[in-house]
Amino acid sequence: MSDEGLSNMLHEERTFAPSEEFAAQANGTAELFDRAQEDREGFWAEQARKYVQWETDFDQVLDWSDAPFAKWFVDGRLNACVNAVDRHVEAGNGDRVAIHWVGEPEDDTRDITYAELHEQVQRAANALADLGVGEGDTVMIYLPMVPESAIAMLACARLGAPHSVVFGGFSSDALRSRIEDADSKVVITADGGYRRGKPSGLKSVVDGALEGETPVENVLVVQRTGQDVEWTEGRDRWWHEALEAADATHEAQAFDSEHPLFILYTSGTTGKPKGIVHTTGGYLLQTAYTSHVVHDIHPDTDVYWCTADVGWVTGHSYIVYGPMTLGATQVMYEGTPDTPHQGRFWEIVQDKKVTVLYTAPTAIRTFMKWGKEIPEKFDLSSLKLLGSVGEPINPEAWMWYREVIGGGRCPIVDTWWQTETGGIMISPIPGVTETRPGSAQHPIPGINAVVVDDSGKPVEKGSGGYLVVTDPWPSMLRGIWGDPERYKETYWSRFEDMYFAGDGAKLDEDGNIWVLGRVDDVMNVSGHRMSTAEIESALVSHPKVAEAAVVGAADETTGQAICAFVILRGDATEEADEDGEGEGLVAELRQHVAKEIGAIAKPRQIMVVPELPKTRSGKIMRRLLKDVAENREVGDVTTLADSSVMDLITKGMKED
Ligand code: 6R9
Repeated sequence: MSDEGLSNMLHEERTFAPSEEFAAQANGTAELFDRAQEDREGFWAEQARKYVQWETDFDQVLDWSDAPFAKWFVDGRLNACVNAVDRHVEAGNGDRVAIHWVGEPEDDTRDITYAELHEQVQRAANALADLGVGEGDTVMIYLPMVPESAIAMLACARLGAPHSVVFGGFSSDALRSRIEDADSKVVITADGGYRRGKPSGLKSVVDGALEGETPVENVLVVQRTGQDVEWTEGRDRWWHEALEAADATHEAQAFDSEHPLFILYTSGTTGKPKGIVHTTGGYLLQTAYTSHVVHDIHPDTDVYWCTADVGWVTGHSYIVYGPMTLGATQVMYEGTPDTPHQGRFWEIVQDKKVTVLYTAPTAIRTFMKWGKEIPEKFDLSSLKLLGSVGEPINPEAWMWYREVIGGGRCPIVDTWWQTETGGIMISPIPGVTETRPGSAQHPIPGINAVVVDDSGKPVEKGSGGYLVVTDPWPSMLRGIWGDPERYKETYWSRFEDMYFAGDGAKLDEDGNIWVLGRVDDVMNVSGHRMSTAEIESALVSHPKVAEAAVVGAADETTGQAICAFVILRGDATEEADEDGEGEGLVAELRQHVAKEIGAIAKPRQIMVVPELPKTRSGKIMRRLLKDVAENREVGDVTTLADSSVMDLITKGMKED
């Protein structure tokens, strides 16, 4: 963010006190803060017994003796699927709708009650067990936004088989490396899914990922679009046939509180994605607790809708585990916000009478661009609370969200958290906190997080620094799959005894936290985490590329956009010259990145340059490239080994 943008934000002084009406019905209370402050572990023990059903109660709240490797709710035993499904049926709420599913094609909808979900997860667990899946076996899930994605995840949880969900926008190569890293025997996918009115293939991507040697023995295929798929006899099975053939009842077993629930790969600062590991008890507790006090879900009256994809952590925590552990009713939508028209989201809010909406700033900015006339055509009066996640929300978008979508009546919760934190960490508590546009404000009760300077000391009000979490928390990552050293080094070595989130932040004069974005080489594009190193390594794997540097440039809608600078190999340079502007080559490189990682990683811009700016020690100075990508005057070049390089690059840009 530019310095000017930052100072504007920090002078934001508008506040919005909760209405009496909202506060009167809110789940969150001021007392929660006091209780957590007075006895943090006691507080978490109380929440753990309130939100989670334990088969065996725990003996100890937290074991931090082997820090930074935490154990929460030691010796407690539970089953995550029983918590999210069975117990609601047992409590007599089997008829309650769990998922109002809305397909992208209009009128393609399905309502699934908790009782139906119960039957489906039992059949799916039996079908997976028939394929030899048991406790500790990883299962890869590569599905569109259909109810089967939640069913598949919960069925894995039921068996104690950690799932590893990969977002449907990733390529065969990306899927293959995740399958290998997690050593999965089974993949659950679909023939395809609907995206912008067209069926897109998923099974074909899985087929590509399994070519050659693979640990995968079986593929379960959900039939969604009915498109033609290739079939490998003996390996592939239709999901619906496997479930039909399976027993309708499955007795769930309890697992240790620290049993791994899932792995979720996320981009880090190196080229290799990290498999973030989450375990059962603490994760389930924190996602359910935050769904209750931050999203203010009242399971018997609210209709909740989180617009994320289950392939990201937001979908894991706030579509599947959090809301379902509470027994909530929610909307799940398959498609994009503009299919078949730009009012689709608001039509869904109106039709399903959504009360709580959780979405991303990039979506809000897109809706702003489309104009308020679109949402104004729909009845949004059912809404009572609005949430935001994924990236900083600028005050202007926050105000638009409040006024146009929330009718000036709904509190907004700007929730900061990460794949690694598992659940919400910093957010207003609606009904308690006076909200301030653009700021995530304060850690929630039970969480201790501060902004520190370079030496790890908390900063004064009005200053900036790094966001750290000072104490372990229940839903914290337990490590990186297969790489304990990398876990310690990435998160726990920058500051002593503190978790370093990788985000920069500021404290305003009132002590509110403003999260500003990544301070490492991770970009945030439409709320999706992308690593510069990963895209650079995809680019240099192309035979025509000698070197590449990638930066995230500020973008009005997507937050950041991927901009790549590449140096070509000798003969390719001539070819690009013949090709005029090198357009053919640029298209080829963008396509190559899509193949290596996925369409979501395609650079918005690729600039062919003669040199890259480097320090004397050979480090690429991305700061200078960012200046170019954002059309700014290039900053200080004195640490460059060759200061004329920037002239060459900017000259080339101007000629374009
Ligand atoms: C949940 C999720 C995490 C990164 C995080 C930060 C950014 C998320 C934010 C936010 C400012 C918020 N981020 N929420 N920045 N305000 N409310 O998005 O997880 O995909 O792992 O991304 O997203 O930079 O470090 P993940």
